[in-house]
Amino acid sequence: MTATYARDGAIAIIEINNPPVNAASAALRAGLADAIGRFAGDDLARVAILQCAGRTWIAGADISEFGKPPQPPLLPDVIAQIEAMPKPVIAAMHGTALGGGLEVALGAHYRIAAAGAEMGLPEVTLGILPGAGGTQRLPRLVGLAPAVDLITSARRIGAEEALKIGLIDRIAEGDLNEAAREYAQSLVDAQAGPRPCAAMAPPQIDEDLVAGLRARLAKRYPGQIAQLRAVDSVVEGGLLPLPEGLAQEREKFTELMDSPQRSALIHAFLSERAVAHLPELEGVLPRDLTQLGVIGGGTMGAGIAASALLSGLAVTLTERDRPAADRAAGTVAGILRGAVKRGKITQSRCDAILAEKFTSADSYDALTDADLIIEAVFEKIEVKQQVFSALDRVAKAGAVLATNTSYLDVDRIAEMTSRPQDVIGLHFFSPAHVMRLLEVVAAGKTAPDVVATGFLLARRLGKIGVRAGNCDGFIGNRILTHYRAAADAMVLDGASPYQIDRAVTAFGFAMGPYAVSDLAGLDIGYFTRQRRAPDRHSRDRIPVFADRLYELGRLGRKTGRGYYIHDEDSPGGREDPELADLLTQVRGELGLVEKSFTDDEIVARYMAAMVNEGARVVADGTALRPLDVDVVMLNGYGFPRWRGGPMHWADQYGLASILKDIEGYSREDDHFWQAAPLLRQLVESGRDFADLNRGKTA
Ligand code: 3H9
Repeated sequence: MTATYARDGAIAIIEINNPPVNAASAALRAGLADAIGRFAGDDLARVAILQCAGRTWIAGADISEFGKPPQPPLLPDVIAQIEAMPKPVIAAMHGTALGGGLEVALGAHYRIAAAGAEMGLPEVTLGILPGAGGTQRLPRLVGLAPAVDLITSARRIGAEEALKIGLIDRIAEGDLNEAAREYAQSLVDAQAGPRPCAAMAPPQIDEDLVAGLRARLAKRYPGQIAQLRAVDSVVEGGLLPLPEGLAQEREKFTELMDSPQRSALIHAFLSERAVAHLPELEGVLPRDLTQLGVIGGGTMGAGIAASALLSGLAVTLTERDRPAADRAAGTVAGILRGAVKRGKITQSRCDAILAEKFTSADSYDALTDADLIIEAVFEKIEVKQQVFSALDRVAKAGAVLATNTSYLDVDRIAEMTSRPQDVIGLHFFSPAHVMRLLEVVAAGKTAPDVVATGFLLARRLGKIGVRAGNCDGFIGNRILTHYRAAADAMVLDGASPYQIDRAVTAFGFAMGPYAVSDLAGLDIGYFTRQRRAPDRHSRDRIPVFADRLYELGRLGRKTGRGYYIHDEDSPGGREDPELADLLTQVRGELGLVEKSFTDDEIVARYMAAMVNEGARVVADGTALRPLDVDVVMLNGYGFPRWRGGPMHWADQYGLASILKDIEGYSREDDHFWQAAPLLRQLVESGRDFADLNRGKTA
């Protein structure tokens, strides 16, 4: 039963129950339509309350039904049925009233929300627009500006703000269902009638406001279509009676539903949840996780500590001596103060966290109580090994010992301890209190409950944990190394780093590889190349220009100059006219003939390298499925979300086309450009990465 109908005196109670989030599935829609029908036919019922069981009000349409033939009754029809009721219907919302869920509430005549409820229309984040009346009823109810803000930003608002803009009529003091009954009784007593949005005037369209908004949206969401189509729907609806407004909304919704952007964004949404479902962890309980230890108070260590503190964990951070520990404590406090400034926590909460939950220390002895200890020291195997042999002596039995290495062999670190089963890689991304990705690296001997604890930590920190196997660079950095090598090869052959950055940002990446280098520091890449030098193949192409910049002390933003010039006028960087000379010189020394690349060729090579290595990463089990690769690249490497991740993108582009591209490039360089066997097998058997995600094997 997805909806039940009951009556107490003149008040009908319709309760929706479709765990876990009351998504408006076909069954729920049918149940709701049926219950509304019963209310219509119940002469003794004079008002109905719509309420939800479980942790939330309706969290939206059922996303798992997207892309399948729509099943009646459709949500817009059920909402129209509610709105047309000749007797008042009250929506009583708790938890999150999102998307189609909020649209159901907009179809009701009165709205009350629990104090902690949140409301929003997140459809544009899924590549669609509110398609069950949201773009028509919300502007009628709250006015143009607040409505387009909510619809295009997808932000969630709390009950206070909802009351202020007129989205709800009341906030429940105390128990929501009781408050809803009182509200219902007051409507009965006042003999109040229904108050449908349909009867409200459409909003006045302010052309200037709309033009300004369109310009801002085009700049903020380049390449994305849903935001602008949502504005179109609001604006066109403003000139039409509700039924026609709804009809044009439906048309635009259907058009977006069929778009590749919708499929990419839904893939991202579902994949970000699928990564937590690991068959190996079924029935495995994580270990206790209350007290965290962090070793190293640099940018990464302090970011990890702050992230944990903001999530309610207690943290002890250790540094090599007291002054370093004090400096680290200052960095952590600075991050928390930033959270106060951004309104994430109050000043008093910040003070309480620092006083009660945070300790800085200058000795490992302070870590004896920690349930999980994360090392974030210098990225050198010998240094990390020393830390772990010391940890082995002080950590309590059963403590999880984690390394935050980005590339190094976790097995070699684990072997320094007498308890390799307790050792795991937890690869955070910088800044750790902001970035949502956490690679949970299971080494050869890592125990399943230690992996489960890694995932528990990700959840507690509000991050997305992705399981990765132990190899040089794990999932993300291993793939990065490969597509970065493809970019460097293009630079050696004549492309400008600026052209590459421009081409890949036009594709949708947050940043190009050379702007990223400047941000991270050119020393990082240099040291990685040095470390890998002994394993280098004679045909590997070395980015001599990158070494040359490093040797010139051009380390990127931190020295004011790397690939770009960074100064007060252009902190993000401007092109450096001298770089071209340096590149010409390097190419001359290597005897290379310069050629030109189109932007399309640049993107094709960049993507082919990314997908090819992604296929290898899946084939050797470093990533469980192609979707794990997508989630890593989306959340750690600035891959455009509306393209769904490299593996999803590859399916859309066509695996056969990628294979053909790679075979073409291999005629120039058959060392670097070797098609991954998995890619070839998929093409030969007519399958794609989505098939692998569905559980098929190549
Ligand atoms: C829409 O409404 C279109 C309409 O305008 C027009 C229609 C005509 N459907 O996130 P969690 C699953 S578009 C199906 O881990 P939390 C989720 O996959 C929709 N399933 O929990 C997960 O499954 P599993 C607009 C859904 O507490 C489980 O529920 N609505 C849906 O961290 C728990 O989810 C949205 O975009 C769904 N709509 O967060 C809201 N939502 O356990 C999307 C969740 O198997 N949802 N699931 O992995 C959310 O933002 C969060 O899930 C929510 C709860 C805040 C509700």
